[in-house]
Amino acid sequence: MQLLSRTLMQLLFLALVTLLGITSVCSVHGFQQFSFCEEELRHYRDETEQLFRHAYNHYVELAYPFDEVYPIKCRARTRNFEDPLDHPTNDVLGNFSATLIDSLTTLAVLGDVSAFRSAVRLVERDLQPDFSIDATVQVFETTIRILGGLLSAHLYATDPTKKVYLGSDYDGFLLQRAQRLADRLLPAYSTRTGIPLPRINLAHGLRHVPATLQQENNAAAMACPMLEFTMLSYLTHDDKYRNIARYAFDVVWSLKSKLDLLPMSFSPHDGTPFNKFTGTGASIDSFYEYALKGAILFDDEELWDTWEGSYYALRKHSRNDWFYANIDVDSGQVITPWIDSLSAFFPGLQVLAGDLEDAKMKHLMFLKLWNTYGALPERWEFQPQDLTGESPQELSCVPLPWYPLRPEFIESTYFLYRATKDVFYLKVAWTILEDLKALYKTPCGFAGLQNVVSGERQDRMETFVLSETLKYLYLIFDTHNELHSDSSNTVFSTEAHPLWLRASDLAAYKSCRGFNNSHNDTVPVLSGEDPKESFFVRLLGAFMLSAFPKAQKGLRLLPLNQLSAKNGGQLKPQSSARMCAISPSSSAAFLHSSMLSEFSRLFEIEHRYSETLLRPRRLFHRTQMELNPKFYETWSGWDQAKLHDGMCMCLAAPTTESYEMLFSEALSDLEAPDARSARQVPLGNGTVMHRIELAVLAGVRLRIEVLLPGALDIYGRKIEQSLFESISRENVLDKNMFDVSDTNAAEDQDSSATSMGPLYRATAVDGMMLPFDGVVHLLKLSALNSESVSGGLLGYNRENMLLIGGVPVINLLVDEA
Ligand code: DMJ
Repeated sequence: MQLLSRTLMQLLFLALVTLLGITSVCSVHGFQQFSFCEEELRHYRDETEQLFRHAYNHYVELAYPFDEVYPIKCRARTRNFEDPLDHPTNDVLGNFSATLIDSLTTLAVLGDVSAFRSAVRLVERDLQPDFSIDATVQVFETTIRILGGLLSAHLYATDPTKKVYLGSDYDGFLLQRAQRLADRLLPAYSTRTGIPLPRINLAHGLRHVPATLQQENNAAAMACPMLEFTMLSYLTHDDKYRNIARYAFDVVWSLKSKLDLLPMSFSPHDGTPFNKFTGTGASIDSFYEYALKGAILFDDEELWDTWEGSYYALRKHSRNDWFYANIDVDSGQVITPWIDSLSAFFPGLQVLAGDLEDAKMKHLMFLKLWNTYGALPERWEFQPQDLTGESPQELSCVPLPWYPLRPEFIESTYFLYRATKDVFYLKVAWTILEDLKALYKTPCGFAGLQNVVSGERQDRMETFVLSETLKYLYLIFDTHNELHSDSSNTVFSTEAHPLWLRASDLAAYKSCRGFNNSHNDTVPVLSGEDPKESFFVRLLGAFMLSAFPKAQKGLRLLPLNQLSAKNGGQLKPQSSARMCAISPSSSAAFLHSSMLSEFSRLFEIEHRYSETLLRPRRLFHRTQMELNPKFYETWSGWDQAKLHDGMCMCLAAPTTESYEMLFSEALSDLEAPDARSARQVPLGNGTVMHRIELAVLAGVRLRIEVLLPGALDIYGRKIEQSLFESISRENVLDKNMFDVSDTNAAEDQDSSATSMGPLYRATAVDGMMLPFDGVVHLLKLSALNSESVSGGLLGYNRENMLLIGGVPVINLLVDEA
């Protein structure tokens, strides 16, 4: 009986833990660190709040009404009034109290009604009501920081369900200011293309902006004001903001390549791309973000299609195991060997899109970077480059070595914690909190690093430190925040300002909407232009891009080892040693972090990128955050049942080589494919069938693993010789199409079996990873016969396995149509 009730109690406890997503190891007085009980979380939340107040109060006392405070010098940081052409300084400092406005919604998230009210009063009292400020600023930055800050603060101030609701004390002036500011920014859209120029002078429009500063704009900046401008239209019922910014968004997306990949930078004057590469980081990041968030916020199917199309293309061409690489928009080939700190936001966006598993993988890469540097370097190289150069190797791995306390890594951590409730992410947040206190706190705020290797500081606190970095950190620990229990489809803007669309606002908008062109009477337009021929009239007849780059013909094979050598690549095989650094604890805890105990690739990154993940001397004493002994002991949950061959469950590094293959149209007589025709069909028995019509193989991207007997494959299994004996070798046309003789894969192989030649296995189709026993069925193309097609490149054998260059692909089966 006693045993039964104890078991029942344990079950109840377990249910409670599962329900809450946290455990409760708090003692009556205080907490045991890394229990992550309610009390401990409250403690970290309060510490984060104190950090925010430390920086915010110093700004208000020492620097307000200017834009920023120097966190070390402890005085106002202003735009460069002497040199209006100093755009690196001036782009985000419009002399409009930027830190105050960007911080409004953090005060709202803290639920501090008195501080929020005081800050709103400062805006009312001091901010130039019509924004006629002689300051040339970036349109995008001003939109996300200032316009977005005002809009979101207005939503908080007018929503009776929010703690900082201002009721009758507030007359809506934040929205009016936002509208005045938008009116000042709109002339930037007066281009032939309808996509905005990067900069504008708030008082004088475009007249005072030198042409040299207007030649190039990036994809994110050209497309993204769409979200804030659309929100503004919903709230003011004036449709022009939405129409103009949305038109630009759609034009930007129309500039994508034939592979649905959008270059990062263009001429806003004629839409010519300035470069031909893309990725998920700087210059393009918020484009994806606003396609998805716009779809959610405005229930907009076209934006959803844009998100789906752009994300599909990224997954297909740019996805690597641990990050999204920068690739050429026409060939899909990796062209730069680095990733940047801004791309750390992407796992958070993937969570929002429901792609949790890939989000965890990509987030882990940034976690390992944080382990290495206590920061995210602005740019980190995953392939060693400058080995003969002058600079020490640890410096050459970070060609852009600064870290200005950007929020992206903590932002993704927030989304992953909300989605998984895995304490693993609380540990990440705790580590960042400790680092903020120990490495970044200064007398008057927080200073980032000029160099993550040397530790040299930057006397700068960008407004996003208060608007985003500390807000996301606070929200991780504040599990009961009102944002976490509302059902209004709230999204965070790219500057972390919460935006939501109330049913009442939507209804009012629908009944009152109209296109109001009145601001053109007061706002300066382009010099020499006739204001009556307003730019939106011209927009309606604006250009559409017609000339796409010509498709390359034929099947291209992209050997990943060559990419590694030349362009930075993927899947570089390492030694076959097991990668787990931990010996199992004898204590069997039943509470565990799923990332620690079920994810079998937790320590792979260190091995794969050991040549460029180089911890700076100043941080030699640091331990990996996930291996902090106390945390690991508590949450790894190791017990005998979880041990595998006497070792913990970490995958061994593969010794196989992998290739990417992109089939192009020359292989098919038929129409170019719909890239999305490759669909997963679950068969219900654990296997997944990928059905692709061979007739539309053109456009399909395959990742092929080269199998040799005795090698360890990417699934952590030894490749048995029996596999080779069982497969028919008919129709072998060119066994040596891939030269595998010089790869590391040969090291462990059984030499007698190697003479049989390799087999291939597809491990990903269009970026979708295949499970170990995943099989892809191809419908037989009429031209495909047991001989070959396309100059002997493709065929199939007696077991209906596709032959590529005569080598059977064991899991690509050719079916009768
Ligand atoms: C912020 O201003 C925004 O997050 C923007 O989208 C990207 N850059 C900074 C933070 O790094």
